[in-house]
Parts: sequence; structure tokens; C-alpha cells
Amino acid sequence: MMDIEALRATLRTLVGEAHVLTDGDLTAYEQDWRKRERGRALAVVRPGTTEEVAAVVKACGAAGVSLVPQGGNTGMVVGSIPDASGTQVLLSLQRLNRIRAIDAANLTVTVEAGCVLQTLQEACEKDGFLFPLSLAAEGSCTIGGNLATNAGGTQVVRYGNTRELCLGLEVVTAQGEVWSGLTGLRKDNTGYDLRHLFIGSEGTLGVITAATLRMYPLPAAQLTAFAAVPSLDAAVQLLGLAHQHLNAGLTGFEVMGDFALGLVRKHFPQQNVPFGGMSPYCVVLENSDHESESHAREQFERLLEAALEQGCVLDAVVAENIAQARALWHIRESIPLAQAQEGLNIKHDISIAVSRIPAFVTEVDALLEQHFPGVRLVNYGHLGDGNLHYNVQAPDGADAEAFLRDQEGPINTLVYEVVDRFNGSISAEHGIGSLKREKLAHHKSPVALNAMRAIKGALDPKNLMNPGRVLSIE
Ligand code: FAD
Ligand code: 2HG
Ligand code: ZN
Repeated sequence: MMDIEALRATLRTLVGEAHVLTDGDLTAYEQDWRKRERGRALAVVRPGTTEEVAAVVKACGAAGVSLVPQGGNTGMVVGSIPDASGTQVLLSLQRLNRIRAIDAANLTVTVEAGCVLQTLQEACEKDGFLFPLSLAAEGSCTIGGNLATNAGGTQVVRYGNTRELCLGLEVVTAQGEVWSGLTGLRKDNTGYDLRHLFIGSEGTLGVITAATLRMYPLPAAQLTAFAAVPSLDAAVQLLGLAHQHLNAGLTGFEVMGDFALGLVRKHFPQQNVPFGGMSPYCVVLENSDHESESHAREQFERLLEAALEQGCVLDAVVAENIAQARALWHIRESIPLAQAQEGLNIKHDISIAVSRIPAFVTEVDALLEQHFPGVRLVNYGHLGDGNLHYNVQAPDGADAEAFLRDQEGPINTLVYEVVDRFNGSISAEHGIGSLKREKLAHHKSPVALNAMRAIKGALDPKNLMNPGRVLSIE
């Protein structure tokens, strides 16, 4: 039988009295961002160094107590909070947040896991570099969480997911050992690439404590346009034109359904959302140019002229300055917040080959309208990556909690069945957590699941690292 008080006392000696929280309001650590679940921790432990993380993992291992790593707690799939048992340690990485080094010649930055993404972006920019990962939660999500979920965001079309930005990791293993893989090498074929196992593992294989990440030269100009398009097909056509005209300059291409934009108008009326009700979809796109602003503008003008001529754009505005560009991006980034204000909702973070997205949406829209009349479809996302947030809001005026309780299962089954037929993925960028764990078991091949279980068993044989997330281990 575990002695809870003895473990808490040990943890206090390891990280300091002030950094082991057991009383008071722990909501920020114990409730997920979407307010889907509330857990209870044996203790919230906040180590400040890699060595302290290793000591905490060892102490928990010796006591047979499981750990849930947490960064900014912005995850979407209930993976970063403890379960309700009160027997898990919540390991907050927030104090492990230093930027260790910027290597200008190597174009890399080495940073600790708890560093907030926006802090890292700003530090790189101050030194004249771009750290391109960008998402609406950047003011509170952490690099460790970004790596653990392999986060995507709004610049993937050019720079890739977090995985593509990572050259090396430092990890505390489930045994409490430190693996230091912060080489910053772009080429290293010395056997299995362990870094890729830990990226996207959602805290189930080890604790990421630091990373060496790629930086890029800052572009000379970044221009943003907001365009009304007559259909999703037209948005895909516009994406093709944008690739042709802008090539590597295309750094963002997001689509937003009119209902999603309507939620921004409703909940954030101070924002000036263009083209109200004029078209079923709008697109926000970004051109990053290494020559000059005038060159970027000329390219954008040529692109938009071609698009207007071909009928895939109805109207468009191009931001005149940085403030306007930020305001246009802010509209897109406000959609998840507006949706949260509207109430609990069902999220489908899916990916499908870009070319097949219009057919997918036509089919699922019709099926949902037929079987779940009145549901409100909040459709938006990273079209440039083939990643839609095809979300479902309860019918107007319905009790959202009851709606989710009764309809989430059947709606997920319907949507994911079509995702499978389109050869898509049921989690493009948010991960699996506990919310999608059962679904993963149905949608991933048995061969892949067995390989994943073998890896989990080898690296975490006692199943103490974020158990119950991603995989179920009997
Ligand atoms: P947490 O939520 O704390 O944790 C997420 C998972 O990672 C958990 O399983 C946790 O156990 C594990 N973990 C955290 N830190 C570590 C560590 N150091 N070592 C090992 N495991 C760890 N995601 C996208 O991909 N693209 C988006 O565009 C996007 N937009 C968002 C917008 C909003 C408004 C919000 C609220 C979320 C958004 N997200 C998005 C989801 C979320 O922000 C990202 O998944 C983010 O990467 C999570 O970082 P975090 O620090 O908050 O991690
Ligand atoms: C985004 O792209 C995030 O805004 C959140 O991934 C998506 O809330 C969502 O469904
Ligand atoms: Zn997203």
C-alpha cells in the first residue's frame, strides 16, 4: 500500500516545499481547457531542473505512482490532467523554462520544455530569426507540450509540424535516467531515431525536458489576405493557385466556414470580420517574402487577379500594415474561443487529402443533417495541410451537456466512418489523449497498434507514464 504522505514528503525534499502543491485551488492543473473533465492529483509537482525531473520520476517509480506531464494545459483531448483517483502525480514543467542557447550559425535554438511558445518566438525574433510554430494557444502552450503532441498550427504548409522543427531532445526516461540528445545535427543516421518516438507520444514514454529546434531567417515581408470564396472546391482551387504563384512564400492557408465566422461576430463583436454572410467560406492566406514588401504585394496582386478571373475568389482584402494583418489572423484564431463561448462541442480534428476535402464535407454534412437534424457545423481549419476542424455544436437552444452525453458517440462513429472511407486520420494535430483512445483502437491497424504497445512496454514496462492515454494497456 502506497504511503501518500511519505511520497509527498520525499517530493518536497526533491523540489522544495513551495513547488509541491496539495491544497488550495488546483483547477488550473486539474481541469482540461475544454472543460470536458476534472481530475484530482496526489500532488502537483513543479521541478525547476532536468535533474529534479529525473529525481521525481525515480521517486514516483519507487512508490509505484504514475505521472502525468503537463505544460500549458491547453491540450484538446484530455491528456494533460490527472484522472479522478487522486493517486497520480501531476508533473508541471512550467518552471523548467529557460532558453539555453541560440546558435546563429547552426540556425538552432535550445530551449527547455516549459518555455511558453510565444516567449520562444519573441526571443528568436529579437535575435533576427523566425521560430515558425504558431497557434492560437501560443501565449500559454509550452514547447514540451507542442513536442509531446506534435502540434501543427497555422504555418505547417511551409514549415511542417513540430516534429519537422525538432533536431534533438533531452528526455527523462520512465526509469528516471536522462537521455541527452541535444546535438542539433541535421544529419545523424546512427540507428533508430529516438527523438521521433518521444515526439507525439503525449507523455506516455518519457518526459521531454529540453529540445534543440530549427530557426529560420526572418522574412523581409509577411502579407496577409482575407478572401471570400464561393465554395470549398473554390478554396482548394485557390490553394493550387497560391502554391503556383507564391511557391515557398505561401506560409499560411486557412479556411473558415461562414457559421464559424458567425460565432466570432457573435461573441467578439468588436472584431471586424469582412464579407459577412457573402459567401459560404472565407480563406486567410499569408505570403512571406525574402525580397521586399513591394515584391510580396505584386505577387499577391497577380495571384488574386488570377483567382478573381477563374472565379475562385469573390472578393479579397490585403492587409495594409502589420496591425491589419494581425487583426485578420486574430479573426481566424478566435474561432476556437468563440466556439467555447457558444458552449460544449464535439471536435473532429481530421485530415484528408486536400483534393478530397470538398467531397468529404458534402457527404458528412448531408449525413449529419439527415441523422442529427439541427446540429450546427463549425467547419474551419488548416486547408493547406488537409486538416479540417470539422466540429459539431448542439442545436440552437439545446442543453449542450445532454447533447454531448447522448449524441457524441453516434456522431463520432458517423464522421469517423467517412474519414476511414476517405483514407483520412481521426487526429491530424491534437493527438489522442483519453478522449480518442477507444476510437484509435478501431481506426488504427492491429499491426500498428501492436508495434505501439511493444514500444510502450519496452520503454515504460510499469505503465507509469501518463497511463490510459493514447493506448489502453491491460
Ligand atoms: P499540455 O496540454 O499541457 O499537454 C498536452 C500533452 O502533452 C499531454 O498528453 C501531456 O501529458 C503531454 N506533455 C506536456 N508537456 C510534456 C513534456 N514536457 N514531456 C512529455 N509530455 C508532455 N494544437 C495544434 O496542433 N494546432 C493548433 O492550431 C492548435 N490551436 C489551439 C488553439 C487553442 C485556443 C487551444 C486551447 C489549443 C490549441 N491546440 C492546437 C492544442 C494545444 O495547444 C496544443 O496541442 C499544444 O501543443 C499543447 O501544449 P501544452 O503545453 O498546453 O500541453
Ligand atoms: C485551431 O486550429 C485549433 O484553431 C483548435 O487546432 C481547433 O478548437 C478546435 O477545434
Ligand atoms: Zn488546428
